[in-house]
Amino acid sequence: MEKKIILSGIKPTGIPTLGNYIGALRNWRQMQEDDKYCYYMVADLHALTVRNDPKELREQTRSMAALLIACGIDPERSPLFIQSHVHQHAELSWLLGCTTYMGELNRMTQFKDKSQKHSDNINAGLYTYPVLMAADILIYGAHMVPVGDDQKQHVELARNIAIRFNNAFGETFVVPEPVMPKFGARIMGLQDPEHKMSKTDTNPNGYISMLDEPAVIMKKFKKAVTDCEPTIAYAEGRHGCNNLLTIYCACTGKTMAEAVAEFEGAGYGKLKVAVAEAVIAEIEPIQATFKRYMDDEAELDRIVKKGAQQAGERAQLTLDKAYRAVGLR
Ligand code: ATP
Ligand code: LTN
Repeated sequence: MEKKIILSGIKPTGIPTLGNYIGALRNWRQMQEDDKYCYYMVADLHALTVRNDPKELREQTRSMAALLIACGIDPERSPLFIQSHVHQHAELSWLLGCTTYMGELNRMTQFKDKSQKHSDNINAGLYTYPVLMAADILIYGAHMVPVGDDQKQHVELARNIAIRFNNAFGETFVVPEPVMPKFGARIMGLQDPEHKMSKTDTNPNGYISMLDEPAVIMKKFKKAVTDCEPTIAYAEGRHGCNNLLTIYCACTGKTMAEAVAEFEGAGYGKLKVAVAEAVIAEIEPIQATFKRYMDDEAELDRIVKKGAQQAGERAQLTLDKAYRAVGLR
């Protein structure tokens, strides 16, 4: 049986949040099954689209790799690598850029959001970011791309680029599909539940970092913004309450109906403590493994080097095929 190929990435722009974990990383771990072959990467080239400090980028890239292993990525089974170590991504990105319309890039909501947030640095890389992401995906022939809701649009663009390229130059790329979790494809900020939780939020109370101490997690949930309604329910417009219930379901495996029934007649105090406890139970073991890998620099280097070699071999095959298809060879 032919294995399905999986590819996904995360930017090393900070410590991952509970949103990254529930929306993407947990799915990454769960997709490592016998009928699939998974490539996972730290998207350091994508991190350059916002202003960066070189020393910080180096450290964050390293800790992101350690955290991915701590979250359950098994590097013996799934190549784990740093995007810039596989030079073929940037090369394919050029070919794909010539197959992408500016009109398509103009529609990307992440570009609009990030240009607003970083209005002093609207660089061309931020604009062509989704083309590089398409190259990341198409270069491995990925069938499925596990991402949170905010990246769905980018995976759909990768699909369109693959289809257009195949139509113009012959069957070259696999057409990928986004895969999102049932619960928590979009975890919202704890202080502003109308916007997604983000690791680059300027208010640390807005997100749960995967490395927050249990006491800090409890405190942040207790401070979470909710509403003045007397009951706990999953309902239109109740962003804060919906978010807490979603996190609760994602971490306990309960259905929404079960969760709502459990908190019938209870107040926010009880819900917040229960959510915090469920999150702590999920995150604590990850923190312990993270520390172990951060303390073993040589082992981490060995893992990402091997990952880049395995990924590079596969990437080169697709790049050769694409070069030949357009007439460069
Ligand atoms: P930044 O704040 O630097 O833009 P980010 O927190 O949005 O970063 P990314 O590196 O862009 O994180 O995302 C990694 C993965 O996590 C992606 O698949 C993305 O869809 C998912 N993700 C990010 N934020 C959330 C969220 N709040 N809820 C669910 N999934 C999320
Ligand atoms: N753009 C993604 C990170 C990312 C990615 C990818 C995700 C870069 N390359 C390829 C899936 C597949 C983000 O901002 N979260």
